[in-house]
Amino acid sequence: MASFKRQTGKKYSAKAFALFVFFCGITCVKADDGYRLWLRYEQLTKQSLTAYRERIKSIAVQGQSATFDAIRRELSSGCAGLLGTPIVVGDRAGASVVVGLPQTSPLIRKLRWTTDLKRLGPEGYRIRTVKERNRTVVVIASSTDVGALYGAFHFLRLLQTETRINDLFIDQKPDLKLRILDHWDNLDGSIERGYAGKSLWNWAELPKHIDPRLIDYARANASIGVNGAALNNVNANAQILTPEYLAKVAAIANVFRPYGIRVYLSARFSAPIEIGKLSTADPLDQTVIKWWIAKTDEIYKLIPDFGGFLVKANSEGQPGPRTYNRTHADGANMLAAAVAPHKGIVIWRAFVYDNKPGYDRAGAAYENLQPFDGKFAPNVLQVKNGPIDFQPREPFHPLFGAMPKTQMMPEFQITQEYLGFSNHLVFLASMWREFLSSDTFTAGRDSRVAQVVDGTLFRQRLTGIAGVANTGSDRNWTGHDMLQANWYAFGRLAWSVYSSPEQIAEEWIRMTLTHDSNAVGKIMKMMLGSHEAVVDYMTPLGLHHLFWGGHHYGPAPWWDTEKRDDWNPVYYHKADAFGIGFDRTKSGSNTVSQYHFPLREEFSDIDRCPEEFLLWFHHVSWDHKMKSGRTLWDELALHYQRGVDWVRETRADWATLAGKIDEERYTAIGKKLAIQERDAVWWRDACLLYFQTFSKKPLPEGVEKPAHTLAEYKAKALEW
Ligand code: GCV
Repeated sequence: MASFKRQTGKKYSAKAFALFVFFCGITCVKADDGYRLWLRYEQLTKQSLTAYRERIKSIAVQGQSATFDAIRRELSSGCAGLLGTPIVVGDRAGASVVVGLPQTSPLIRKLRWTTDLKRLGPEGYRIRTVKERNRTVVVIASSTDVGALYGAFHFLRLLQTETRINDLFIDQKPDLKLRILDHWDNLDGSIERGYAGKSLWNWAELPKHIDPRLIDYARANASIGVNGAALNNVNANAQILTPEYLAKVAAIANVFRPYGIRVYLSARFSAPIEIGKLSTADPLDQTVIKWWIAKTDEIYKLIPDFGGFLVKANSEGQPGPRTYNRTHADGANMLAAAVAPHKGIVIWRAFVYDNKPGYDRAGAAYENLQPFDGKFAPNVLQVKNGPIDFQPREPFHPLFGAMPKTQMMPEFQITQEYLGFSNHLVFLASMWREFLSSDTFTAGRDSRVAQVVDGTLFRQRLTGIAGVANTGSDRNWTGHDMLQANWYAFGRLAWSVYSSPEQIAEEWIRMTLTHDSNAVGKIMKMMLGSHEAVVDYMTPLGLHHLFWGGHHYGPAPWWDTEKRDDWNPVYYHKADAFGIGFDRTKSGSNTVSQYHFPLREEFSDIDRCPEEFLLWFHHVSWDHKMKSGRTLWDELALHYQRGVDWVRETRADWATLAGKIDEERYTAIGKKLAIQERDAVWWRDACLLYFQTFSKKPLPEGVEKPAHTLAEYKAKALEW
């Protein structure tokens, strides 16, 4: 009889070993390095397993294409893993799950869904439990291969979240057409504002060697409906447009295609000079126009489904049409004309801010772009969620209510440039929900950002959303295991802009961390409270951009050494003996006027302005009475303390989850939470000590005494 030896040398029987393994499977949770993201496909442990095994005996994937092959692979590994038993995946009639299109599946044809499926569009799908000759069949149908793939992932999600599949009645289509991840990846493998290792694109080895990880990246994206990836940094290197790099880009596009992901490239506006040897990049110059047409044709020959160009122009030193005294519309439209014959698009970024003395950066994009409403060819203007730059909290960007004749898509930052890098747990869905739910009042009450974005308000044809990716070569993709949830949430919100952070968080936790309901509840609480907490300990009450220059990790509200005023925190908080905050009302920069009535009036009125934006719009006296009855100074200090308290409570909650989550991720997340606590304390102390030099007031009761002196906080940046 086979036996295994413990260190003691004592012998145990194989039966005992099998029992040991079996009980381990029940009682312990296996180590996990996070690589599989939310597609772990671990065997389910609850009663649902019996029900699923009963229902899912065999699967027929009826269709022949690379996408259908991907569906077969996914359903085969997914169902086998979740159900803990191999499942036959073929294409034979009589299966208990059938996937296909009307033209590839006799059963789906028989169901006469063709019109309904067309109505659901090229990415939509239907999942129904139907009766077929005394059998119950789950049917996953679409009018396209990619729609069927999305349906298959939805079905797997139902299993992963242990949802009943007895009477499925699901019709789905995405709210937005473009759901794109923007990668700020440089050609040397580094990632601007990337905190999870190096770029996933190994340019040196491409196109010959394809890293299998690219397939897993594509799977993960397809599972949440992301259908585009802009591969390179918006601070673009023109080399990406050379034949050498385009061959590499084409190789990536080939991997992504079966998963419904198109590639986009960031185009450097001066590329005609840098790689085309022209003397100008003037968008109205005929040689320049011809150069872009030829370049675009060259790209489409290699990549027939190329998405188009993403452009950062005349911003932070990047070249653009303004360099030639042309407008943003001139530049964008020239490129749009080049891609139009190929059905490509140009995504023009609205992140433009000039450096003029005495101006308000928050109003710059509006000033630069709003006058061109209606003048852009069918491009898409990509606008950051807030008017400054991905701060922990900003009011929505006023452009969302101000360009009804322009197609606009929001740009989110999934990577946490201003939110503690990959060290701080911040579930961004809450912040994005806040943004999408904001009322622009542009066509009266209930003109929410989400309605501008999904085209229901201004009838824009091309709708979309982009997120600056938080992925990298780290084994767990995002540096912090919990921050995978932000990648997941981005995709889920892009698919369905009205979905709730609660639902997204719960799904993600059940798919990724645990099915234990008590643990799910605790982790949800952590995730859903995390955004407010980070705002509390970094930039409460509308403060913004208090970050250490350059890297933007820790606090440096005293920072005043950058050559541009608007790169210095002192420009934003304007603390003085009277008070603190940026006056954006009529008595100040008046950029509040970029919002519509009656929001503009509400923001302008110090007594009606929501307190979370108070210091964004007003310069407020330290003694100002807040809604709580406390002074502004006391309230500010208590917010900082509240943020710290939250991290401490969260660490205590996390400690109770030992054994509920595998040891590897449990420990790794615990370590990150310890860093978060250190940083939250540092933020509180550094900011309060510094602001106290103006307010000259004592810390209120309940706020801890700082651990160090202001001089010490100023001397050295917080390390990450
Ligand atoms: C890619 C901020 C960031 C830059 C980024 C820029 C942008 O300024 O600090 O790293 O550049 O935004 O969005 O273009």
